[in-house]
Amino acid sequence: MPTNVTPEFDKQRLIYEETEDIAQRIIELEKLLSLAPRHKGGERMVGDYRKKLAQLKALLEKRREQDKARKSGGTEEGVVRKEGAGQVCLVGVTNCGKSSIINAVTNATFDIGDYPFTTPIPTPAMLTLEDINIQLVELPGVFKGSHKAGIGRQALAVARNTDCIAIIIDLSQDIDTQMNVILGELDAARIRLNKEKTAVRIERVGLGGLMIYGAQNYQGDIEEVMEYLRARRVSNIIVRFQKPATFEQLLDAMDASVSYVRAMVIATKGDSEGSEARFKELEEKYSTRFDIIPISAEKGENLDGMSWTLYNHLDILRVYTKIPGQKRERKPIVLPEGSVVEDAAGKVHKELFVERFRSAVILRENDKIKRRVVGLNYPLQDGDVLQLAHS
Ligand SMILES: Nc1nc2c(ncn2[C@@H]2O[C@H](COP(=O)(O)OP(=O)(O)OP(=O)(O)O)[C@@H](O)[C@H]2O)c(=O)[nH]1
Ligand SMILES: [Mg+2]
Repeated sequence: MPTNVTPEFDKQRLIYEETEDIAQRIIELEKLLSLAPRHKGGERMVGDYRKKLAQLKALLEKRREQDKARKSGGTEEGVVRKEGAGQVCLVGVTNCGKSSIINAVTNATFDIGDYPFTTPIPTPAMLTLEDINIQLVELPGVFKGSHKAGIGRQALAVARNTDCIAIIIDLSQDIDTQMNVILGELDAARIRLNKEKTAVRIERVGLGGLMIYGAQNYQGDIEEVMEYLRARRVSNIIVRFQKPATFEQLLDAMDASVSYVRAMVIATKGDSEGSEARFKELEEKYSTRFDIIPISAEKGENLDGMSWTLYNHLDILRVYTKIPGQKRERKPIVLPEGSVVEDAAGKVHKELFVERFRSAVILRENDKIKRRVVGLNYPLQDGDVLQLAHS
């Protein structure tokens, strides 16, 4: 124990040590530090307490984040921690063949059964595709009304925050019945599929009444928008129709609880009787809204094609850094599509890179121009090899 501490310090130390609640512990520790001796012999002790304070603050932050996640995603049981370069949720009616797909493309061994709800809670597995991992999450089968409560609601909460929804359609059963339930439940959970999030932008402003920009993009009579906003007594708002948009899209944009998710359809059990006709019907009805991939999990047909289509729906790209004279890194940096050199640099060097940036070289083996010297704003492509030089 260090000598030369005041009685106040000793008293406060006892209080601090006996406090259990983290938030309160932080307050007590801050008080303790303010009472700490200033002389040289106390430096180390003060340093240790400061470190402890930083740890406590980090812990508190983490707890708060976990609480938030729990509140928005249901109970702990239904929450799936995101892992890998992207997450895909498999959504379909029970028994449609979700687990069979996951078992066919991952190391997972989910239970498969011809009875309903074999998979009762959201369950993740990892799909390895070349050099990246994609997390596949099987959600329990949806049914009419499943968004309203319980595990069905939790499952849809996972789907709200996912990177891509794969709608699984069983080609041995009626298409419309399945689609109506699945699309109905997702819609009721305020999940919009493949919709343009940026078509309508809403800005709440302090003053200024009602303003509409880009009215020519509105598909309908702009008067009805004015009327609607007035009727709802919405004021001090700017509505921007940035792209062609409908009244429904305006309503969604005004509703902060709506989530926009990329989606595709996997049509499975392609080996079953009558599957060809049903697949044709599916294409006729839904191919304008979704990419549709036919597979058979049981026969192992078109699973590679399915996996790469999932990858494409994550809207990500892979970049490999390289030191001149050496082989490129084996593991890619994964970035959102549309990223530029600076984004990749930011991931490698974290801070100060832009100030110290000297040059970047992109190597594209399969391109006509195999080597190009580029700037920080140069757009990246999937598979780019990147050499960065800084001072
Ligand atoms: N013919 C055929 N049958 C399949 C295929 N995939 C799955 N099945 C069968 O469909 C039934 C349900 O398969 P699961 O993979 O358990 O379906 P699930 O969607 O995970 O079902 P739950 O978790 O219970 O909602 C099982 O009897 C499987 O054998 C397939 O590609 N072809
Ligand atoms: Mg299952």
